Amino acid sequence: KISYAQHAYSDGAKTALGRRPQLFINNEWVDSSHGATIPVIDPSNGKEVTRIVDASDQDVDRAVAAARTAFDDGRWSDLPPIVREGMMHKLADLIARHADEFAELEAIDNGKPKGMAAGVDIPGAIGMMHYMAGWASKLGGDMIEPMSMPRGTVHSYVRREPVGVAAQIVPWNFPLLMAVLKIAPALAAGCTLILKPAEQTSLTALRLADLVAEAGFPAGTINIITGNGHTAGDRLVRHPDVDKVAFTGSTEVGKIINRTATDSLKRVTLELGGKSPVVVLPDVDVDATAVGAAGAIFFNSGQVCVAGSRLYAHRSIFDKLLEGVANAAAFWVPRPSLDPAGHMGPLVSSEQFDRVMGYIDAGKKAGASVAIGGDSPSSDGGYYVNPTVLVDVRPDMSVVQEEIFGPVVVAQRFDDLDEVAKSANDTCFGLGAGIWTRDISAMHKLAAKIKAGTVWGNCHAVIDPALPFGGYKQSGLGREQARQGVEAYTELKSVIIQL
Ligand code: TXE
Repeated sequence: KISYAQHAYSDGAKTALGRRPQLFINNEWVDSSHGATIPVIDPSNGKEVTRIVDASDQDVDRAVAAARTAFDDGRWSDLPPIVREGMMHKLADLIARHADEFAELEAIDNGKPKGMAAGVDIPGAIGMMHYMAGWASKLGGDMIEPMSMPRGTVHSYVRREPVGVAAQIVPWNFPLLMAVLKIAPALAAGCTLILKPAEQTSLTALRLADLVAEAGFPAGTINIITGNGHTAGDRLVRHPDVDKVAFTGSTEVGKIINRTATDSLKRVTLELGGKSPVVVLPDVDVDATAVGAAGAIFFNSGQVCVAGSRLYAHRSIFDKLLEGVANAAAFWVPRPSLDPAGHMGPLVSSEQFDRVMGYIDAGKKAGASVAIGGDSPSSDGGYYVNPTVLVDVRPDMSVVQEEIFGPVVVAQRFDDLDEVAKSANDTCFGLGAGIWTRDISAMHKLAAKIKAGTVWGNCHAVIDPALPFGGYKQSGLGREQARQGVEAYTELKSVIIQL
């Protein structure tokens, strides 16, 4: 049984949890136009820890107006790039200065172990901000000679300009990291923005807002509003003064957002769901690979868009690999997020718990067998699910086709490369894929055949700001990170001048 021991909160966390529900607009904390709030639940015990604003239409309009004015008068985009770059580095440094507090808030809000937040989420956010800061002073256009005019008769060039006001909607699985992943490239490109974190996990984004003015950003550059998706989120996506929408979340909502935003031809980038395969060839060190395959699915309780949720092992090693995954699962037994011994926490919410348990049940009813886990440990409240491996599955089962977003992997056997490439591609998603082998030719052959935005060899979920990230098929639209991620916040303008 998991018993929840109340850990003493730090002073910083106490302040963050004790703050009045407000929105961050124009570098000021402001009250909502109405009194509606949303409870913030600690997933480790199911108890309410504070409340946040559920932004009204009027609140959204106010935030968009702030971002619009700040963009149109050039107070951010017209600054010398090196000044904008400097402020972004300063914001990254401020996050670093408060890293422990951010990790604690993330643990309380999302349920992930504080150590995981401190080791992955917070340094990831800091690194992303520093990396993107560099682009502020490096973006530029091109001078191009037109092909149809005599040389020297025209001067033509291509300007790269910020797209304008960005509305950015992020999910709850890596709250601060996702927020920074969105705001950093927008800032580097010279855009102003409105960020809406997920209603389940807004605490670190609100804490980030405290640091925005301290870092020196002009009022209205970064606005942070909290609220529900179908109301505040939808209003943002529809807003005529928003030029670009960037979303990370479910494929279902991504499709709705795409339809709404493209109605007024807003620029859109989408990072959506996945069902990433992990393919293990027969030549591997099976014990070491089992540890990798377990980490690929159980890290962050499987609430990772690139979670390795379909394991394909060569028939000759299948049983041994499964035994290794079962052993490795001991490392991932769920514990409360502030328990220093924990590596995996509860799921984020009771809705997510019901969804994941529902998938496990559906899998069992369709004929899948539970090799390990499949249940929830008893606890004093909280949304814990044990690491789960399902076997005897068929390709048409929902547990094989759909994103579960929990610590649940389906394991299947294969005999040859062509067959496994086909199976790996047999879902509507295409976000990530892992290949484990020492056979370099098989590695490259499979990497080319798998339709996914990122393919890992002998590792999983390694994500770096300098490499583009995004999905094939229904896993998304466009790429984030890297040069492409900043360019997604720009427009190109050709200027042709007759001399
Ligand atoms: O996501 P939603 P949910 C998947 C995962 C999970 C499932 C449901 O499979 O089980 O989605 O999670 C905002 N207009 N992923 O329901 O609804 C919402 O407020 C504008 C995968 O929590 O997509 C939140 O800020 N915005 C994923 C954000 O969208 C809207 C990460 C994400 O919520 C909106 C999260 C609307 N109509 C869930 N409706 C990944 N790929 O990383 C909701 N939102």
